Amino acid sequence: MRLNAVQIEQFERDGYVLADGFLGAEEVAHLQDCYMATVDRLSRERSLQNVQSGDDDDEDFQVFQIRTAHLQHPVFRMLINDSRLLDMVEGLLGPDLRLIHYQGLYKPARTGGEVGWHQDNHYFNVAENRTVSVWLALDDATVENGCMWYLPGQHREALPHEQLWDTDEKKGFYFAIRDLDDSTAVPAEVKRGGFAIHHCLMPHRSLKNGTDRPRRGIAMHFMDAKMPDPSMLKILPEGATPILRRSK
Ligand SMILES: O=C(O)CCC(=O)C(=O)O
Repeated sequence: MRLNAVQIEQFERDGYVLADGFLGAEEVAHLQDCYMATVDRLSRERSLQNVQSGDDDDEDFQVFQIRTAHLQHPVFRMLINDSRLLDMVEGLLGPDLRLIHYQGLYKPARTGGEVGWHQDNHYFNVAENRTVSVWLALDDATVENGCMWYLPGQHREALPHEQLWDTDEKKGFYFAIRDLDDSTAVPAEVKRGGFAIHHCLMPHRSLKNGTDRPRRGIAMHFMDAKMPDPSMLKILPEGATPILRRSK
């Protein structure tokens, strides 16, 4: 699947683009099964991270993370190599593509927590901001169950982030933009099987899941493979950032 000219123009102007119908119902159902099997296994192995960043007690609210998803289940490895997906990303980043981060982000019904405002490239540090994120919905993502929010057009500069927690106490998500004027924020509601793609300088956040249904998403972050290795790679496990496409 390739983004059309209108979608690319919207991405450049607003910093994001949404689209429904990327995956069919059967593909979504299969991914949901594999996703929950992976969550259950990581939970049994006590390696399921909770990256929720709200002020509430961590025990009460969760954003569970399937970290380096392609190393956790073959279905995620297949997804990241899917030519429909890579064609789409190639339209924004060019023909040399490398995976830089890959995570399932699962907000359970009623106890799904928040992810604070941040820009992805604050974490990745890829030169020239040559990264793009694709957030794929495995459930209809709505305001009520904790969809993402964006600030249209505010993807032009890197903003300062503050560390939220002592990294010894919490692993995972620990930087956020404080005191951001979010009065122009818009929700990125996406149907299951659809996606939201955002520029790596697009500030984004997500709120709690107050519904009786889960909100399961998969965030796939790509960089231009021609860029030098960013510092983030040093903390990732072996095999976490494969080259997915190379130009001739
Ligand atoms: O899934 C979410 O709620 C947050 C995702 C996110 O922050 C990201 O993909 O960078």
